[in-house]
This record gives sequence, structure tokens and C-alpha cells, in this order.
Amino acid sequence: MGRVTDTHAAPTPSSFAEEFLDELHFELGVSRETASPTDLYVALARAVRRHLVEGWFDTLSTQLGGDSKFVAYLSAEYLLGRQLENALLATGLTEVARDALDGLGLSLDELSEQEVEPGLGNGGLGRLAACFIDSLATMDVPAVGYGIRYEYGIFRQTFVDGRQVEQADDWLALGSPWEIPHPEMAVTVGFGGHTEEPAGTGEGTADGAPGPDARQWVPGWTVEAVPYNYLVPGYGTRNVNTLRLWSARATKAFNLEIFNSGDYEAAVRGQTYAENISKVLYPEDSTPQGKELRLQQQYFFVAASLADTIARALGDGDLHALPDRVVFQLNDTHPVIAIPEMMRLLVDVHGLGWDEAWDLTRRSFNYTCHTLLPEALEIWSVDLLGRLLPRHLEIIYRINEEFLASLRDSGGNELQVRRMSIIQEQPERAVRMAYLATVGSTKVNGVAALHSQLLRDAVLHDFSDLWPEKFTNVTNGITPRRFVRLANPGLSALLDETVGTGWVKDLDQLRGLEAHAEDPEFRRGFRDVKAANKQRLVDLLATRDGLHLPTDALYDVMVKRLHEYKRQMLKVLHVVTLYDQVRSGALDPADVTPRVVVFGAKAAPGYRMAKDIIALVNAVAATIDADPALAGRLQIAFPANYNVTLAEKLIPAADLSEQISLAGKEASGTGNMKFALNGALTIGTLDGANVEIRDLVGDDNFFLFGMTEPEAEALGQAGYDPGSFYEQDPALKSAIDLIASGAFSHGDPTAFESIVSDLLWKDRFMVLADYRAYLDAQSRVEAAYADPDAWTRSAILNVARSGFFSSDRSIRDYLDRIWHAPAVPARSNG
Ligand code: 26Q
Repeated sequence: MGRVTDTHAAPTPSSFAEEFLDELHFELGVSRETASPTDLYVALARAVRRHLVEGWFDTLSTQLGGDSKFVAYLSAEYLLGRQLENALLATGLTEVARDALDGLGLSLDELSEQEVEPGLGNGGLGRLAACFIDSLATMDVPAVGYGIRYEYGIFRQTFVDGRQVEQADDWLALGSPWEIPHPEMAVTVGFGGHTEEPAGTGEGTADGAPGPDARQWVPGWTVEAVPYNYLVPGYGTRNVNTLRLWSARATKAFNLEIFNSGDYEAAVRGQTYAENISKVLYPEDSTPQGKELRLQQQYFFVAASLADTIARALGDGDLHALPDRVVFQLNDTHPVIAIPEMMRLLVDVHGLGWDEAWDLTRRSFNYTCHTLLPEALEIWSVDLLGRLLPRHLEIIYRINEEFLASLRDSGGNELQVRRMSIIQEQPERAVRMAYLATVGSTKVNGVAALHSQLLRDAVLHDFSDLWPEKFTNVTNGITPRRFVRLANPGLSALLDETVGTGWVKDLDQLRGLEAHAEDPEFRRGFRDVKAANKQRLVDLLATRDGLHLPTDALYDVMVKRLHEYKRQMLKVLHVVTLYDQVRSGALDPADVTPRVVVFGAKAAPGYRMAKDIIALVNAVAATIDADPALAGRLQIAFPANYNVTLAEKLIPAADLSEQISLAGKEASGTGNMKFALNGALTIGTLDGANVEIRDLVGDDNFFLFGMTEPEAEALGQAGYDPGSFYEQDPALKSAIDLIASGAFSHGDPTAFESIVSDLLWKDRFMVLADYRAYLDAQSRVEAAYADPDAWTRSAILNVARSGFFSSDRSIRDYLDRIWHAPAVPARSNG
């Protein structure tokens, strides 16, 4: 037969070509001549996937065979990015595949371009989860990522007349070659219904008689959760971990019942209802809406994951060993319903007493908080929770009762008790998920040093007073495999030559670059890499977006979700000011540092202000483009649909990284780390991980500006008046007046009136207060950029000193401080 199954022997281009053709012919059923580019990509992906499977089997048998502890990472989002190149890198097959395809007259790079990235996340939180599972696999840590297989990921953004329009992200339209469905392993998940006294016979409990605290939940309806496995290859190891995403399917029983009643249409409607649960990723980041379907999604994936975890960790072993076999990490509050679900399993299903169950649960869970914005803290109305998950609400009430009783016992006053209650009473009775997570976890961590400190001092202050040892910090990180090795091959080659190849798994080795920062030859090589990356970006944006950009300019890049607290508006005001000054003759165009300002940002579809700001950016871009005075000097590029794939091309081309949130609002940021590691200098506030970046790279190699968090807090307390900043700074006044005049909206002064009036009267994130400091910092950027040697030296030092921001280091911190799960290298069984 044509099938090549010996994946043990090191593949050669010819054996790999055979595997590729085998997939194309026998699995896809198309000939070489009639194959579409997608067919060829799918065949290639499947040929590569074959080489992950042996390692995956070995990993599973090693991990399940021993009594190792494993990490269950619970996250509603995984923003994976493309898989093919990462899988080739991990298996070491990149060159073999390239040669094999060359021999067939095909191009690896062209086929790679066919891949539609799985955008199963909104932004930072989802991308963090993807970096973490990469590091866990690379470090041989037994770990499973659990999440949702959304049929539609984050929307595709287009611009119509400069305004954002969303389109469905039909990423599965042509199937995904990376997933392995297991319909036979579906888990049933219940919803609704009521609770009652458990039957005396112990019916419905696994361990016989019901325990003393047990209740019986009789769900009103159920759905099936079908697991889809994604292989997560470690780099430079045999280890291949699992990402298990759940897809909703209507249960047979559910359908049969209605079919038998003869109502065919109702049956089909029921099916659609059930399958809606994993239909689409909610595109809000940071302003949860309290939608019923969102809660269904959360419970759906959590219930399936817990059932799966317990089976995997314990088999029919002793439940008391749970905290020694598995540690759950809650990625923000989205999976926090896992805490009452674990209690339900232990108390109702397995008959444990409440106290014992609570002890086991608390010892097994940990919670990561990713925000500081009060409006981003998830709450669920008691009304909704009680309807959808009646037993869980009872459990939450009891957790809260006992917690509040313990507070009172230890002398807490009623004010404190009310403040700390898991149940909020006003404006409506609702469950505070962050509080539930904190009470039900062993450790609570923030995602950067400043953020963790602010959690202790403000958001969770009462809890940190009560349980100081519960709180810790784990600064975020990014995977150097994707964001340096794959995204920046030029820099990678230079690093390999200079410090050896070990940096890919041990990013601290980049320190070895410091000595070369003074070497003119090395600096030239470094500058050449940056220039080539700019050229690559310019070529891409020409074909992808029809943009015509110079390569010989300062690339000033701000890419992240559009949110007022991130202050894209501050960047806009800078550009408008430059334009205004040239127009008015105050600034000679010849004195403007040639600059391309790149924006990339999606706005939540219902976030009006964010969408207006997108329209303004596009309007300013068009106005500047139409003005010959600034040709070749200043340009805005706003490619639509910023995603992981575009980030991989944009970040390596950047000179300047914009990290300009109001201090105290950005929990960490991770883009900031990606830029520094790719040799961009940061202009930034003392917010999130910027603080740590600056500490490490040195003040001389970082453009700091703006208020500190305490200063911003104090200004707010004193009664912030944006109008006074407007009145007192003529450049600021003129820039805002220009926007208000309709100069960017064909003379229509109403187009951006909501932005202007918000800035002048509210300006919640104090854009105007930091405007002058930002402009001054930009002047320092221009002065520094005028000295290419000094600039390059700083850029090199940014790379050399940013090894700390590897997600491998983050994972090591989680292991040491929170998880205590040793690495278990996969043993070969072959
Ligand atoms: C919740 C409920 C309902 C609908 C949507 C949501 C939701 C979805 C996504 C709420 C928040 C998010 C995403 C948050 C996020 O990405 N936070 C970022 O996390 C990064 C990783 O820690 C940090 O670097 C960023 O600072 C933080 O903003």
C-alpha cells in the first residue's frame, strides 16, 4: 500500500513527499493536478501531524502510567495563531518539508499562507493561554489545556468608509487538519431543572449512599460536550501535550423525546439551541454583558473538563488524592463556576462531607486575575444563575454563608462582611465571581508586579488583609518560539551566530548579546535585519491591504484591542499635532522625522466610542495621505483585522513600541514584551509590565512619560478637569479644535463630536493630562532616532535584557509558587 506509517525513522525529503502525496491522494481524494492550494495545505498539515502523534502517545503513556501531578489550565480562550510552521519547528521538519515540496514544484511558504488561524480568543488573555501551553509542553510539564471549540472565533474586521464592520470568522469552513474529534468520548452536561432531597437508596450517586450534605440536581435539559484534541508539541523535546476543546452537540435522548412526540421542527430547533453553546466567541474583552449564553458556555466547558480531569487524574482512585494529582488554574473568572461544580461532584455525586470537599476543592484551585477595571469584574445575577444552575447557586450560598460566618467569628464588622460578601445586593443580587474565585482558591495571582500590588492594595484589599499569603505575582511572558524564532528568522540567525542556539529554550542566554552592542559589525547586522523586516512588512501590506509605505522611516507601532484605557486617542493626538504644525507652517516638513504610524485594533462590536476612534484614525490617515506637504514624512497605516498572523510580521519591523495606557489600568500587556524582544524601543507609561521592562532594559533605553499610578489616582480624587489642560496648552487646543472643525471629516463637524466632547468633559483615562509629557517623549524619540548607532545599541540592549519575559520563566514561577508539579519527560515506547 502507499501508506507510509513508519514515523520513527528520521524522515527524508523523499519519504516526506511520499507521506504528503499519500494524504493528498488517499485521505483528501484529490490528484496533484486538480488539488487546490487549500488541499495542498491540508495534505501538508496532516503529513506533519503524523510526526507529532508518536510523541503524543509516549507523553500520554508516560504521564498516565506514573503518579505524576498535572496542570489543568481552564481558559475560555486560546488565541493560537497558525499551527503549521510551529509544528514544523517543533518536529525539526521545516527543511525536510521545504525540500520535499520543492521537489514537487511547490512552495512551503505559499502553502503556509493558506492556513486560516484559529482565532479562539479576543486578545491578551487568550494569547497568554496559547503561550503558556507552548511553554508547558516545551518544559515537559504534564498539562492539559481545556477550553471551547468555538465554531466562529473573533470576528473578521473590515472597514467601510473607515468604520469597522464585523464579519463572521468561519475558520472551520474548510475543516481544520489539526483537530482530532472524539465523539465517542462525549460528556453529558446538565442545565436548568431543580434540586431535591437525594433518594435514600443513593440513586444517582456514584459511591452508594448519599452523603450528609448531598442534594440531588435534576437538570431540565442536557447537552453533550464532544472533545476535540489538538496536539501541543514541545520544542526540542519528545513531549507533546494536549489542548482539549469542547464542542456542543444535542443529546440523542433530547432529540428522541421530541422526535417521538412527533414534533419534528421542535426537535430540530432543540438541536440548534444546544449546539449554539459553542457557536461563537463573545467579542467583548473587559466589559462582560451578563448574557445567558455566555454563562452556558462557561459551565459547559468547565463541567466537561472537570469530569475529564477527575477521570484522568484519579481513574477509580481515591478522591482524597485529588490535590496531589491535579492542580486547576483558572484563567480569569470565566471558568470560576468550576469551584461550585467541584463541590457538587464531591458532595452530591461522590458523597463526601461538605468540609472535606471544601478542603479538597480549595487545595486544588488557583485563580489568575487579569484586570483592574471595576467594570471588567464578572458578576452573574442570582436570578440567572438560579435558573440555569440551581444546585450551583445553593452551593455558592453555602460557601458564602460559611465564609461570612468565619469572618464574623474572627471579629469582622458588618461593614467588612458586606464588602467581602460573594453575593452583591445592589443594584441587583448577583454573584461576584472574583470573590468566589478568591475564597475558593489556594493562590491568587496578578500578571505583573504592579498589577499584583494593586490587587492587594485595592481590588482585593480586604482579602489580602485576611489571607496575605494567598496573594502572589506571576509576571506574564511570551513564547520565544513563535514570537522570535518563527516571527523573526533574520534576528534568530543573528542570535544563533552570536550566542548559540540555546536561547530558544533558555531566553536568559540573550544576555550574551550585551557585549556585542558596542561592536559596529554586529550593529550593522542588527540594523540590516530590521531593514529586511520592514521590507517584508511593506511588501505584505501592499498585497494584503493595498498600502504603499516607505521602508526608510521610523516604524511607530500601536497594536492591541481598541479600548479607551489603552489610549489610542493619545497617539492620534500626537499625529494630528504633527499634521497641524506642518499645515500651519509652525513646523518645516523637512524637520519631521519620517515616520509610519501603524495601528492594529479591533473594537468590541457594541463599544461605540472605540468604533468612533477607529473611524477617526482612518479619517486622519486619509487626510494626511491626501496632503502632499507630508508625503514621505508622515503616514498612518491601519491594516484591518489585526490578528496573530499579522502580529508576527508587524512586530519584528517595529522601531517604536507604543505602550501608553493610563498608569494603573493595563494589568500587564504582553505585546510590550514581544516588541522589546524584537528590538523595538518602548515609549510607555509606568503601567503593567512596562515597569519591569524598563527596570530590566534600563532607563536610557526606554522612553518613559506620564503620570504614575498614585499621581493619576490623586488627580482623579482632586477632581480632574480635562478642559483646563485644553485651555492651557495651545498645541493641544489646536489639535482638538482641528478634529472638531471637521478637517478630517470633509468639513462635517459632527462626525467626531462624541470623541471631542468626551475628551473635553470626561476623559476618564486622562489623555489630556498626559498629552504634553507624551509629546516631549516623542521629541526625545526623534532625537535618539537621529543617531542610528546609539539607537541600534539601545535596541540590542532591549533584546539582550528581555530574556525574563519568556513564558518559560512565567511557567517556572507558576510551578515554584503555585503548582508544585514536577516535569515528566516523555519516555519512548517505540
Ligand atoms: C467576560 C465575560 C463575558 C464576555 C467577555 C468576557 C471577557 C473576555 C475576554 C473579559 C475579558 C477578556 C480578556 C481580557 C484580557 O485579555 N485581559 C488582558 O490579559 C492580558 C494577559 O494577562 C494582560 O496582559 C492585559 O493587560 C489584560 O488586559
